[in-house]
Amino acid sequence: MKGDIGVIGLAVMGQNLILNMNDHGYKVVAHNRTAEKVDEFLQGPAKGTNIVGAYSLQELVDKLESPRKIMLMVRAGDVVDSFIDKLVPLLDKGDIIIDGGNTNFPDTNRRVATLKEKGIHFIGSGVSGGEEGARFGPSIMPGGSPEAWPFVKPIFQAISAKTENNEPCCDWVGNDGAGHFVKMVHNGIEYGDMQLITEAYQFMKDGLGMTHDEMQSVFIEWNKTELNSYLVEITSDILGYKDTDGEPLVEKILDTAGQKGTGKWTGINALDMGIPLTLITESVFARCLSSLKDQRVEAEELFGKKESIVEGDKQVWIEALRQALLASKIISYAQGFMLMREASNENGWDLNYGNVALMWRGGCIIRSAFLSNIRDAYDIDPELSFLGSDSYFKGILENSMSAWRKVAAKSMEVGIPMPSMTSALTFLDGYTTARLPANLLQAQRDYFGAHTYERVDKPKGEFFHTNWTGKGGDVSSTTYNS
Ligand code: NBP
Repeated sequence: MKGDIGVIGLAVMGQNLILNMNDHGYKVVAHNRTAEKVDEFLQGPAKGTNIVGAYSLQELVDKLESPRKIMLMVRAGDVVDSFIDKLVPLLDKGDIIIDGGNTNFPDTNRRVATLKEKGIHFIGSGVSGGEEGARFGPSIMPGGSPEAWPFVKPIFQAISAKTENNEPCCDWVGNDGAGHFVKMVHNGIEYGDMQLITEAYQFMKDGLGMTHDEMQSVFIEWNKTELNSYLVEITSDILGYKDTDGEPLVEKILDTAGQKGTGKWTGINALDMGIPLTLITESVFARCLSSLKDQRVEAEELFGKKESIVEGDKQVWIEALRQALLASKIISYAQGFMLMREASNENGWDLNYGNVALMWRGGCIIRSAFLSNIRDAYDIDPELSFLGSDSYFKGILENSMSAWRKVAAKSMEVGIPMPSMTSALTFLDGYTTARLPANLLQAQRDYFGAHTYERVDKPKGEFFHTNWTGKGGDVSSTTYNS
């Protein structure tokens, strides 16, 4: 009997996905560039299963059922192109290549188009959940050639995480690079969620002078509220974890955050599309600032260490912080969904936002109870332009407003950096202000560069130029938005 699917790449993700597929009754053919890893896998974790090995790409292709489905779980970038180039001459029209790595979506757009010319279908799929997700149920976000989806759907939906209602956290996202785009936004949101949690931690630790055991208890309690999520849960574990000397391990970790690029890509795309994705972008910059460790140490000496003590009832502050965190999180997701909406419109992807929320509901790093409410919001209005306008989320934003302002103001007063929580509030203040000072900005642009402006008392699209000094000419610059 031939194999149902082939997987190339026997590192942590590939091996675990294969074992997961095997658990669900699929016969998987496993290949890796370094052939010894095939033997190590077959004699190790895959021993006693139906998994078979292939030591060359030709052997892999020969061992698969038609149309062949070959999934790449290798390092993103050139490695994917190199495998595609080697596979294409061995494949038949209608065969399917799937890239399950963390690929930047323009690469997937390109691969879908070039392989289409050769009659090969291509799926670019985000896979989230790390090692454990891959093994027992990841969130899977596939997009690309729609013709390929019916062949891949049963396998992907079988191995994916399931919601509490047993719905698979995997569905077709859209054409071209839509799946990798949605995975990129997922990762950006992950940056935001993590940064928000760290800001709450710093406020509690430095501002309220709380111990790690106290902070752990707070996160345990928060996890029983609307903040219920994987990241809040692991934060409580981390805060409670003691090093061999009995001290909290977290305080021995260097405060320099790493990043692999997906948060940055999200920010770059937001700038390209003109979407105010402030929270995620601040979270990326917060990681950049953290990496300037030596400069920060010098600067603290130069400016003096801040006494960031927050006075007042600790329990009242903790509840205010919880509300500020929840409200900021709503803004982060609202901005992320604004970005997906713009991308969907620009690329003709027809994204189903409720389905995206469902795919993130289980299996992935940002999984949370909150995503069910997002799904409900898009069920009520599939074209919702701002998540905060949905009655459930609007209610939380309104109820949290006073506490959120108190936390933001206090952080500024005592010098605790909270870039994401404060920028979220500033965003909402801007978004809910009908008249912003951009009129003055337009006047400045017209003053120095004859860039023209529209008037409130004339139809939109009619542009005016004023000779502000009486010295300039009446010729205006061409009006366009970049
Ligand atoms: P890695 O990202 O570490 O990739 C390892 C695989 O790539 C191995 O099979 C390795 O073959 C192959 N490879 C490399 Br590296 N360079 C190669 C080359 N020049 N030619 C051929 N093969 C090459 O594995 P991973 O952590 O399992 O991740 C796989 C994909 O899934 C990546 O795109 C990753 O970003 C994504 N992802 C990872 C996670 C996670 O938690 N790790 C989560 C979600 C998505 P070799 O054995 O011969 O060196």
